[in-house]
Amino acid sequence: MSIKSNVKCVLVCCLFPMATAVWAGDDSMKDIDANGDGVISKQEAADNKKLVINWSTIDRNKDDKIDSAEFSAFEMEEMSDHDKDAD
Ligand SMILES: [Ca+2]
Ligand SMILES: [Ca+2]
Repeated sequence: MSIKSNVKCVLVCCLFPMATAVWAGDDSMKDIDANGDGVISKQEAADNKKLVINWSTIDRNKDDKIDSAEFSAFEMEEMSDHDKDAD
């Protein structure tokens, strides 16, 4: 039994929902994916400034679509950016 790892778990468990809540203030993939085919096309992203600006970064395989893996990778980067700004 390690107290350290318990503390780490508590921190992760508390902080992750908070970070998710920060992103939830923006559009979720479900909201952006207007035709519900599971990927975001450039047309669907057009209304979302953040996606337009970061498109080339988010679309890692350059197929001009953002799939859920690419979207959540971007979410994670957003979260760590928020973290950096916070302290
Ligand atoms: Ca779509
Ligand atoms: Ca892609």
